Amino acid sequence: MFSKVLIANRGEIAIRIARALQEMGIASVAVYSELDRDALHPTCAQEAYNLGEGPAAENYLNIEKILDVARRSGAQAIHPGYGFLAENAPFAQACGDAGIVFIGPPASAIEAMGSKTRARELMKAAGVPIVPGTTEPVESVEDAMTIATEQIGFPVAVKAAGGGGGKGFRVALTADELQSAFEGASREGEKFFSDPTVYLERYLPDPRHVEVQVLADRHGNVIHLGERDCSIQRRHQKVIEESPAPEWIVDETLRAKIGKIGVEAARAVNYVGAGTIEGLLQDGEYFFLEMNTRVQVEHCVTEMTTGIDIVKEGIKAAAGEQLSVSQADIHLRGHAIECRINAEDASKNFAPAPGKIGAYSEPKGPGVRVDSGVSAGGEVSPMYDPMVAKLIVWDSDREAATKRMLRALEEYEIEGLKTLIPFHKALLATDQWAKGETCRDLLEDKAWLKTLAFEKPPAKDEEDETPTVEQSYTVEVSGRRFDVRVVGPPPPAGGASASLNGSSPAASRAPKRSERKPQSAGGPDTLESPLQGNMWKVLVKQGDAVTEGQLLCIIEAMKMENEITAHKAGTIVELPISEGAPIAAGAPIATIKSAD
Ligand code: MV4
Repeated sequence: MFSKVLIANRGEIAIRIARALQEMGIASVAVYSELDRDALHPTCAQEAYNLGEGPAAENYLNIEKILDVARRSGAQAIHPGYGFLAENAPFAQACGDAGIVFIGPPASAIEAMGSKTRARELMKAAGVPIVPGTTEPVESVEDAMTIATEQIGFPVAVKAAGGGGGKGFRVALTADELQSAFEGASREGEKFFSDPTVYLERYLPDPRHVEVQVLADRHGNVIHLGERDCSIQRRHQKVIEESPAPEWIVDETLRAKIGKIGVEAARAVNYVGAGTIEGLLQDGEYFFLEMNTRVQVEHCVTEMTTGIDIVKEGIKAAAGEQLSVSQADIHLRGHAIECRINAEDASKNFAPAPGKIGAYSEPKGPGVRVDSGVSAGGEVSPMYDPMVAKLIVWDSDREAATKRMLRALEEYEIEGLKTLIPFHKALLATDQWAKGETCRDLLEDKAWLKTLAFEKPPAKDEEDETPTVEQSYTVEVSGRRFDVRVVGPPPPAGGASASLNGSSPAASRAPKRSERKPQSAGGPDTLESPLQGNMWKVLVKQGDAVTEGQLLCIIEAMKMENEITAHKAGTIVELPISEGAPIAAGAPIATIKSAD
């Protein structure tokens, strides 16, 4: 077994991994960015190394810097957690080349599952059921039309081959919509994954998102730990997860069938470690969607129902040990639910709500687990994922677990930040949750979830894949305030009011819009990026005259499109930005000279 392991991550997952290492008697090495100097995770390891300033590309994503720390500290292995370098095949390869063990699958498995068309082809060959559609890239709109009309039928899903998790995913309800869906998915694939390749799937009208946790070692043992149901999502982001699925959805027979599919999928790519097969369940039929070749955010609900430590098993497998359990040892017990505690304001279209945490107190008591990355007095940076903690509860059945979660959410105190706690309380109190309803209807999120989040459901004829109205929020960078607009569905008319079951806890907190002071023409000329992300669209050019508040560009960050507007009126004299390029927080966007 390893004696020292480097944790190439931050926040709650870095702490989760450090805990597993400590219990295994393995020394841990943390890394942190300058922004995370005072964060919690560096204090949870035996050693911590500063990776320097700048955006994640310069620290948490910098392969050379991470490998250098591994060498200097004498770590024999690297755990990537999730996000950052977790599904980066060249990184897994580089670790191997440097004689350091990557705690995860072989680079070849990451690569195979990274291309969604390749993955579909491999799964089909292995006898794993995939959503009906193409396994080859579709070259043109004309080809797409022929395949959709003659083989698949409408509605059809157009997905980017480099995608996953909903990026580059469009739906064409009819032949009329195919061209724009094809072009949209291809454009998004090019922008986000440098790959315009798309493929087609039959669009399932109301499926459930059901995934299987698998574990594999280097000795040919592959087992599954049952399913997780993650059918409640918002704009492809999971909000709440449970294990097992509601009992009237997945019974023992179906569980065994789904589990077998997961095991076969993992075997087909010679998988090692902890992984997840994501799939769609429609009318009792299960279809492979994609495989996540990493430990997932929601692994905890499976740990609660199986008693297996998924992180430890992954470390053992990477060290060449056998899994500590066989399939016959796996027995699901009770029901677990996880709520993602994001620093987001549900009443403002889930806008990121970073800031300084005041008082902080986590729920306790029977069946409650909190995996968090923050503490009292800590700061939530707008530069990183807004998920600050996960609240997981276990109880004998789904109904009891729901009550326990409501109790725990009530106990949870986080001052100074808006979080999803009120949203989760409202959600878990609905009939829809009790009945295990999904949140996705043909094309759009179902109205009940929107109502809950105080978003007005769009009128039928204005439904569109591209959201229409913006919301604004303010972020502070280097002591300066910036107004950022987030594109999304319209807010409710006349402020927050709607709730489903009378008064929901979230409704009682009227959202207070941050006061926005218009900046005077005499203010600073240069507008800096309020956040780190990717330049998605640039709508102006050098020399343009702009008005205050005019849309300049759109930055994709934290999976949201953030509209950046002119901070004052004038002429653009400098515009050091280009579409598709990454942009750091604080980097100049435009210099605007006032007319006077
Ligand atoms: C689909 C689908 C319907 N048909 N694919 C893709 C990424 C993941 N976040 C969910 N995705 C979907 N892929 C086909 N061919 C519907 C979804 C979907 C979804 C599925 C189950 C439960 C909630 C969902 C929310 C959004 C999208």
